Amino acid sequence: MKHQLLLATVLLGAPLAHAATIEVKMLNRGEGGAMVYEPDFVKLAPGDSIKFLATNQTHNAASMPEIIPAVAKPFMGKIDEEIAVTFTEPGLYGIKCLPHYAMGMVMLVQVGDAPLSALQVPASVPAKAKKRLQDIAARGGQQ
Ligand SMILES: [Cu+2]
Repeated sequence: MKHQLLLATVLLGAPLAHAATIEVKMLNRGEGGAMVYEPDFVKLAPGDSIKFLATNQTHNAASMPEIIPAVAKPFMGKIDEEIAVTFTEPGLYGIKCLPHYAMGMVMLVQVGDAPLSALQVPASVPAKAKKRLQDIAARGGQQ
């Protein structure tokens, strides 16, 4: 009986132990220029999370309806809200800051093995945001 309890504890604990949380700063200015997420690219395994830090004020993090796996749940943080988002569905996710979307404040999240070459940025996305997303994909996610 004692052994069975121990085994159950270990099995339940296993997924939590392996899930990672990556911190992303929301900044007025970073190495990538003005109005940036830092880092602006994150690669995750399904079940990993990102915590968006309100390092500077007047930013938020929201999923882009144009770039999200069809089965994934959209999210929208409030301005200055630090949110932790768990990404369970494999695929590519575009993240945007609503006040600075037109200034190109976006980032890309790759979950699982979804190829960056599959990124499709529709014409409805503002030019600076589109360019930043395409630049991230072109450099293969490297800084
Ligand atoms: Cu912003």
